[in-house]
Amino acid sequence: MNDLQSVVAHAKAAFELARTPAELENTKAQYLGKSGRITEMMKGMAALSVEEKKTQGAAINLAKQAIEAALNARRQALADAELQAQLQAEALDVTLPGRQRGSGGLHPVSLTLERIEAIFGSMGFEVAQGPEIESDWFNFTALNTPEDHPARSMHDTFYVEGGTEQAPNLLRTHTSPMQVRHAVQHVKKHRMAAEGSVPANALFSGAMPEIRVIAPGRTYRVDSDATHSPMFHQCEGLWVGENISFKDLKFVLTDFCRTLFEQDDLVLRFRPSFFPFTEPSAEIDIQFQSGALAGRWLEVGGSGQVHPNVIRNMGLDPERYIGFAFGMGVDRFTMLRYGVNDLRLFFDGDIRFLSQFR
Ligand code: 2NL
Repeated sequence: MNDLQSVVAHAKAAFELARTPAELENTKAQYLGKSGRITEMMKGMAALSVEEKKTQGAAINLAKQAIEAALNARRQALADAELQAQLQAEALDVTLPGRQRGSGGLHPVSLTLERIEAIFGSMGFEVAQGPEIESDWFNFTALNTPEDHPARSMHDTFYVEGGTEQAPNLLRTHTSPMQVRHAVQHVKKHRMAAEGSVPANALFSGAMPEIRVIAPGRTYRVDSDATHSPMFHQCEGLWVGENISFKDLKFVLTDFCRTLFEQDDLVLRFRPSFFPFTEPSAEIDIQFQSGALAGRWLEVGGSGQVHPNVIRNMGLDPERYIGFAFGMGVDRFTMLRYGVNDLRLFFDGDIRFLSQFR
């Protein structure tokens, strides 16, 4: 191999060793640059004869062209490799499944409310819904709650703007005011139909269809720990007619609880208690016969025969009309239904918790 051939061979080998375009351009300078091998050889021709210049010049030019061709080939190869690497890095796997639209679901408390409404609906109860900001009259006075009752204190109830100085409006502490509203409307409607007018203060002692209603919804009390939330859900029920007794109350609630929990052997206990709006009154306890909670008494609500003063505030004559009422904690029922031990989980809005009920 002559000198020129060996320079070309070295250049080709050196170009192959370059890993980046910058490295390649540096290597190029060693052959084709100002003081590169080829340039030096050109300069070395000065001393040659005209004849020798011709042949040597042509040979150097061929070698230079061969080096340039190798350089360009290597440039192209490096550019191709760079493009390939970039495509690889940005590659999309089109075989991956697409992102699905997340499907929502009802809140566990809403699921329980739906079930409660369906069960009472099958027993002929209407569903009454109304304001969460209530007047003092509907929330307390109409329900026979005395002026000095603790529930009326600033510590126990959220008062809001509106109403009067002595009787400010408030966030309802139970859903019973809605049942009073419903009862008053019910009595007015049937009284208009029967008598053509509704006198201001006289109580109704004529005939009318029974009042059978539940009032589910949000209620508010100043209370907050693992088993109390300042906002919670209640479902109250009311059945008023001419012949409604405590045995009807016991039957309705027993049937309701057994249907809700789907346990025919569920046992209920009516424990004597006190509420201003009922007399007599009873706490409702349930006892599962099987499962993790078997044998334990669990309090789920309160109940009683509607107090004659409350019957009067509905516009009815308590000598003719009598009934029962009850109130249940819906969040409590939901905890028992699903085995949840901290009430606050329902209101934290954590999707990992809530999506389990979808
Ligand atoms: C409880 C207690 C109760 C009532 C609610 C009621 C409603 C009217 C008239 C009379 Cl319109 N009473 N509701 C009666 C007894 C108990 O709730 O522990 N609730 C979670």
